[in-house]
Amino acid sequence: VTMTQFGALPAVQFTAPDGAQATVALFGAHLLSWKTADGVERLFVSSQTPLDGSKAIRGGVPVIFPQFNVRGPGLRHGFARVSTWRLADSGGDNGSAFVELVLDQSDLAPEHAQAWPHQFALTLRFTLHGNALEAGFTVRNTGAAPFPFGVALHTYYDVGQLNATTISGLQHQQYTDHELNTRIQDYPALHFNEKHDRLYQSTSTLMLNTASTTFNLSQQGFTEWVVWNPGPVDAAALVDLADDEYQRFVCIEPARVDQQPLAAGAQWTGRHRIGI
Ligand code: TA6
Repeated sequence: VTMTQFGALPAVQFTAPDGAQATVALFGAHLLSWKTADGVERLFVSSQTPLDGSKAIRGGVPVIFPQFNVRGPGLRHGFARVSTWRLADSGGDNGSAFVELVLDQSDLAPEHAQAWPHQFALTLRFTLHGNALEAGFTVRNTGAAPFPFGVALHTYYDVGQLNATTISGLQHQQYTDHELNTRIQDYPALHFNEKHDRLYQSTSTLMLNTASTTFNLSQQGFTEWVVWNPGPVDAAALVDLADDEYQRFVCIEPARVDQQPLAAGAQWTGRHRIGI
């Protein structure tokens, strides 16, 4: 690994033997870039996002913990994406390369530690392996009492052209939309001709089809998929996104939204794999 900067943020960059490369900011353990061996960038990062630690980054893979959105009593989407993690390990073999970042109670800003007074340890490992990126996220309860948590890997894919993008693998799955309607998806492929903000009660394998690429997405340990694109109206209201940039990304997120408690001494692991 090499230390680098992304904007004003210290970041680690690592490269697999085949040339695939990824960059992770210590701020948020935020994956900011994933290039496959052909040199193509697979993640979207907004042209308008601050990259100085003043605010969560719009793009890449924000780590959502210990709550999803406003589904909990604390900070929207949690403190993990606005905390500074530590590089704990890195390595690889003749086919892969990885970095591992960690965050625990002692790393938190005082206001976050006060608002969420639990003893915990997070480990996030990103592995490049051929044309795949794997993320393994572990939460440990290192305290003496249970704590509730939610988690998501809020992945922003660079899809090039939203109107040429579909997601398959969600037919017959139940979802809740942004108006809190619960429905079953009765068509095979999700198209993006309007805003979508959906929580699917599904962990099935998905295919994200763009004009140029098919991404295969799978998850383990999490309990849902979240699919989000703001559409033009919500995008215009986001100061950290250019008005037309909603046409370049979709978010698909393995998630565990419910604040299910984790027992003292216990650990939970979620895995996400994106293959091309
Ligand atoms: O994952 C979807 C979502 O929870 C949406 O409701 C949407 O607002 C998005 O995340 C972005 O949230 P953020 O706090 O990053 O603006």
